[in-house]
Amino acid sequence: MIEFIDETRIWIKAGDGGNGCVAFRREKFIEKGGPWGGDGGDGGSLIIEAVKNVKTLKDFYYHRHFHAENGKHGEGNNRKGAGGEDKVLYVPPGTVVKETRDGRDIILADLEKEGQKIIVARGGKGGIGNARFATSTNRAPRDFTPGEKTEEKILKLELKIIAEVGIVGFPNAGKSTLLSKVSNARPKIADYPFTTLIPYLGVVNIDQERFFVMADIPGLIENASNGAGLGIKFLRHVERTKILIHLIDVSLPDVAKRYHSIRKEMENYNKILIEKEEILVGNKIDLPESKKNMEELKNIGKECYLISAITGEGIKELLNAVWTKLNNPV
Ligand SMILES: Nc1nc2c(ncn2[C@@H]2O[C@H](COP(=O)(O)OP(=O)(O)OP(=O)(O)O)[C@@H](O)[C@H]2O)c(=O)[nH]1
Ligand SMILES: [Mg+2]
Repeated sequence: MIEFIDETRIWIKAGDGGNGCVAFRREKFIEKGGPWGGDGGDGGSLIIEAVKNVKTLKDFYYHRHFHAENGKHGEGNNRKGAGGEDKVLYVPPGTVVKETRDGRDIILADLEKEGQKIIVARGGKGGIGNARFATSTNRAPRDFTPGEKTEEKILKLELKIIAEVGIVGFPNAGKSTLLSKVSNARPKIADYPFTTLIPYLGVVNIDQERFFVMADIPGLIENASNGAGLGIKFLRHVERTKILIHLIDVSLPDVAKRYHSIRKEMENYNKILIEKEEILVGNKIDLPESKKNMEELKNIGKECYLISAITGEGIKELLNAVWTKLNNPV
């Protein structure tokens, strides 16, 4: 679980209703034509819907004003104006929609699940044309009503992003390099330990249809569970992930020893972590000294992949494996 809140403010407005029309029938041979102004069409509504293939609120960072279409005015010949089109904004499941009124945020909806939606602003009603004002005593009314006007509203969209995949490992293993290679996240990368001080999240796009959210947390070291290094408090950020990528620098010796030492720290923190699905990944295979340690990684006896976070070698296979695990849990 990572308390990374994606949030943005947007301005929205439903469509105004079209005005009713005032018109009279004027045709040859009909001297005093009756009223025949049509009604205005209703304005379009503004709707927010949660859909699975949207993962963040980034589409609302720059473009922040959204209007549904106005209804068309009524016309002569008793023609009703066309209704305005609804405008639908697509957000990720888990988005909380709030309206800001007098500086206070009021929750309108918590769109937890795929397919849930809310009308945040209803379109204005169309006005009535003079045709409908005719009575037996008033055959030529000039009355009509204007379409209902709608007001702009300010909404706040909030999304608590939960990473599905977490990367754990020693400092310098290349966790941040991997995350920045496969996502839009830009954690700091450097050749000294404890470069990353806070967790980072990135959306990993395998292709148009396949995405997941991955977290990079600060490196762990031996005795982390007793407070060594940055401590182990960041592990709570991967407690709710579905899968852990355990990243190991295979350019260094003692691969198995390092693997087990991280596992021990995780277990001391919370047993749940070592019961999670895990993918073992050896990194830095572009370095010549990695060759001799690869066997040792395989001998650990877990599903494992070899990659270079820098050159990108092996990453495609890794991401596909992660995707398969996420979507076919054992
Ligand atoms: N040769 C090589 N170097 C790599 C590779 N991946 C990462 N590095 C280097 O290893 C160093 C550490 O990388 P980071 O991504 O900062 O490591 P980290 O695991 O995030 O480290 P902490 O944030 O300190 O826990 C940097 O100098 C990277 O350039 C790789 O595949 N090959
Ligand atoms: Mg890092």
